Amino acid sequence: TSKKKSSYEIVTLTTWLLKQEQRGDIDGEMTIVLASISTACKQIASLVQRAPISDLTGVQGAVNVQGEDQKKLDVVSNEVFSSCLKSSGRTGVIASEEEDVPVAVEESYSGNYIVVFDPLDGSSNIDAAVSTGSIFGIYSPNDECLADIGDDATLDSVEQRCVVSVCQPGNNLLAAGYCMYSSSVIFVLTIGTGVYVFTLDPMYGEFVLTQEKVQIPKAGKIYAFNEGNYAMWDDKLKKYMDSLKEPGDSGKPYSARYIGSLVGDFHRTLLYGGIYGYPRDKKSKNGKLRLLYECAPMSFIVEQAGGKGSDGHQRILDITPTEIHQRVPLFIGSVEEVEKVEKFLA
Ligand code: AHM
Ligand code: MG
Repeated sequence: TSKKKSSYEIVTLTTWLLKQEQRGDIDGEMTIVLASISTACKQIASLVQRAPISDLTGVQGAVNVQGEDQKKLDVVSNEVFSSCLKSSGRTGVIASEEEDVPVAVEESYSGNYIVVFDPLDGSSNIDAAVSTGSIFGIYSPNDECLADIGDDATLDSVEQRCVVSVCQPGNNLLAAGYCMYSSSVIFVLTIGTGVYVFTLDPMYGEFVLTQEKVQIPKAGKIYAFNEGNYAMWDDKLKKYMDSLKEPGDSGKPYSARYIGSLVGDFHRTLLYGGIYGYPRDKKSKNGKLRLLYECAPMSFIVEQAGGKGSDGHQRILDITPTEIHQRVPLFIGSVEEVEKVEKFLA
């Protein structure tokens, strides 16, 4: 019997999550955490869209622990993300790029999942209405740092234990994803069973499944590096970059595309193939991007799509952070493109 598919038949993120739960790929707690992250992303999407109207452009006047100017929207997005996670009641510890230390969610309504996130990545683009995104990763329940949120625990020891429980290699990630605020609002998710893409339907405010089991092309002739830093790169990397500009057999060199928003640059790379890189340079010995909030979640996603994430020498997911705001060089994208840069750097 051939069943005609109704044009009203859509899969929303909610129904998709419930199906994964039914299949046993995630538990009910994880479903709730992911649903609350998607709610945070919808809220941030609307804040970002209305920013110039509601006076949310510009800087907050504060500098975060990493010495960067915080934009108003950085601060607001961080609050939205943390609040949604806390009220889910299923997160024990949250660590944000915008906070100095990981936060243990109050015992009264904490669950266990550890969630790391960058609430608004690429916010230097925000005042010009250029794409930005939120990135997140979820680790296993771990009660270590919650154990003592009692009367006699000193704040310091709780903090230290939280740092320890958050500092896990990307290999331990159970789920990771990002939401891109662009011409469409796109929510990309992996729970370790492939990469799924949802698009926010502004007509009824739901994320709708638009691509499943995404596979990144094995190779691709687009590179995304901030070449303004070229003079500060080491010679091996300069040679690699020069090689991309040789027309080669095809008669066409690589194309340059650089938004300066990891989420946007990554999403294009995922769909079209190619490579995104943020190398170390003379001034930034470990590059710019954070292992925990940016490099590890993106590497989990890219591997789930058949691609590769590397620091130039080793797999990003194998690196165990020693500090929560640790930075690492990142080369991510199509397998062949990442292997090519690794060869040049060897
Ligand atoms: P942020 O987390 O402070 O927004 O910084 C991360 C962003 C990435 O989105 C982007 O890829 C990179 O910084 C761009 O840096 P640069 O301006 O040095 O090229
Ligand atoms: Mg960031």
